[in-house]
Amino acid sequence: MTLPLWFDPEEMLIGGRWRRGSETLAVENPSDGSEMARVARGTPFDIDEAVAAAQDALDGDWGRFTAVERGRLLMKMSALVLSRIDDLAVIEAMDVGKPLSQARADVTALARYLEFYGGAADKVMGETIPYLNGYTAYTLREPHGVTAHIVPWNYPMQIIGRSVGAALAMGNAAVVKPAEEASLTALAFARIAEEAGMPAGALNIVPGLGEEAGAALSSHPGINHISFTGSVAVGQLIQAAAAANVVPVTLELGGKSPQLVFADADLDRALPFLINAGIQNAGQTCSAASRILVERTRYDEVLEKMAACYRELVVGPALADHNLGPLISRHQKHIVEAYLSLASDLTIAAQGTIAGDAPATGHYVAPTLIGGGHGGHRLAQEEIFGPAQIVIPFEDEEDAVAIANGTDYGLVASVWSENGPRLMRLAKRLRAGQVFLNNYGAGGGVELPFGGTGKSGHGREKGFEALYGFSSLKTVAAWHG
Ligand code: TXE
Repeated sequence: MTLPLWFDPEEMLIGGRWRRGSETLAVENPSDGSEMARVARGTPFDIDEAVAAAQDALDGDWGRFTAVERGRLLMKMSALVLSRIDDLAVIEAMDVGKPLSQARADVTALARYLEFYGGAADKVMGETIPYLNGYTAYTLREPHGVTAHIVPWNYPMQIIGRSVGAALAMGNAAVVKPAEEASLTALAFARIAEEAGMPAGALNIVPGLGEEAGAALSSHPGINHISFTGSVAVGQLIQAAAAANVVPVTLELGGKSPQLVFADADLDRALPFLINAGIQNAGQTCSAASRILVERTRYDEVLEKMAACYRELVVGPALADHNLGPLISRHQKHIVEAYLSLASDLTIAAQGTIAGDAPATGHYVAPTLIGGGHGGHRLAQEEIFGPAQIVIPFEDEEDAVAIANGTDYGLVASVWSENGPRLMRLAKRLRAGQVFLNNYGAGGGVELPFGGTGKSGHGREKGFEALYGFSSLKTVAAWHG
């Protein structure tokens, strides 16, 4: 199938004008390794222009938009996204290699982000502050100004929705650098923004390489905030760049998220959550539940039940909509295979199968369930970012907390138990930005603030927290006698 593009993918949007760059990058289809399209290779010069255009927008039309006007515009974009769901889902599925039904869910999520932030744009308020006699004091929430968004390849539409949507709702002007592996829906998003009436320069998209366009954007003196989702190593570079310009930064850097299964858990309810949270998007998810910790008395039972499900899993081309698609690239496949080779001292409890229709040139890895693990093993410490989960026994609550909290990360955790006080205790004791009790992910709603602790990063996206994060608080104190 050819990409259902209704725009020229080689163009980038800068200051309301679509234009080509001097060079292009290949867009690979991870399902078969073929080149499907080319996108612009944005340069530091393009980034300069995009940052200047964003500042012009703030000083011009976009800066004069009222909160309600910004909200309406985002709502209009939300409707346009849904009207294009078929095309957007196919583009994202082909570009990222994710099963078509997952890509459709991502389109719906993008529309929901825009709807939520659109609806909230005119409901973010400051406060009046009781103060000295003769004064009236209050706070204003103002946009930072030009916001930089460096986006990864695993959920391009969702991550653009969650970060750019919030930034625009608060009146910032955005410069977006999508990942070189998957830029197409970022360009589609910009077309939709334009169709909805986004003023020139309020949203700029410059595809390109991380170390080139990405580095130029994150170190640009004209930006006022950076939002980054990606690896810890690049997150550290981004934070250093932000420090040089003294601008706030939001980092979302992945994790090693555990699900804790106690002996009194409702296993029938837990089982699909234990597995889906590990294999969704072929495990290339920052909040993937890559560690399953099970109380020893039910360890064998949980491992066998999970193994039975794993044996049914099928990996294949994105558009064939199997349980899993390929990994994003040959490089990512090599990383995951190298990790799996570390399992030689553990037990491969089960593997899924690669479908007969999966071309040998695609980047397929069979989902792998690993048993016999312990909390200190590298497979239990490092982010694999592939379809693999490690199942680890624990003795009691103390042991479970020690293993769960015993990594550098702290993004998500969940607890499965019928013991209410234990659930409450663990919600406090687990080191994570989100804790789920008797579920995992709670449907991923935009209403729920999301972000990490430790090496998972800092700052919160989603919910009103995202809107606060994309604004700067100003205090006004008026003396009137
Ligand atoms: O990430 P990078 P990669 C993790 C996951 C994965 C690993 C490597 O463990 O295996 O990271 O993936 C841009 N200055 N996650 O190499 O390089 C880049 O162009 C500025 C977790 O793809 O961090 C892309 O737009 N920008 C994760 C973005 O950073 C730079 C999602 C992410 O790429 C840059 C993806 C630079 N010097 C990977 N170098 C999550 N948290 O969900 C690269 N970039």
